[in-house]
Amino acid sequence: MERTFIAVKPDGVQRGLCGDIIKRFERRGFRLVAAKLTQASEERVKTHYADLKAAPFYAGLCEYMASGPVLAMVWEGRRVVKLARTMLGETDPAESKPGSVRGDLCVDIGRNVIHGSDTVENAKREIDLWFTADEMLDYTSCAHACLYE
Ligand code: DAT
Ligand code: MG
Repeated sequence: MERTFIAVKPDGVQRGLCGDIIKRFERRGFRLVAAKLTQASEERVKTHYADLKAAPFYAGLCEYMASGPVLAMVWEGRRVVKLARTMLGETDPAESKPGSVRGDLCVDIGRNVIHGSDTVENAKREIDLWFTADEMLDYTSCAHACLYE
């Protein structure tokens, strides 16, 4: 089983989109491992987006991500990193297909409502950055046997 880090960004929280986004992951069949509403420090956000340090939008992105509450979550499932990225859509909402989170719920690349880890390695790094071990719950989902062969 894989785990991925998903966060509803400050714009998504303010717009009341948390429920819609959680619902998509639940319906797809992923297991919720951890969730918290939290306002990140700029230091944490800078570490989170460290690979974009050279980008012209890095400072604004970090300032924005630390500007209000985000809903941080860990979701688990088979190939969840890749499947979740597909559910998110493209980075630019204008390139995102209807049916995806970004294709359905937003218009501006700088306000694209959701973050999702892009690789299994980055998922591990991001989960460690945002959550402590005791915030992650281990339980057997009743749906497991219906979801997996
Ligand atoms: P993603 O969030 O799809 O993984 P990314 O890691 O390349 O995309 O970039 C992180 C975030 O930075 C992205 O969700 C929105 C913002 N961003 C990316 N490219 C941008 C751009 N050209 N202008 C403004 N913001 C941008
Ligand atoms: Mg990314």
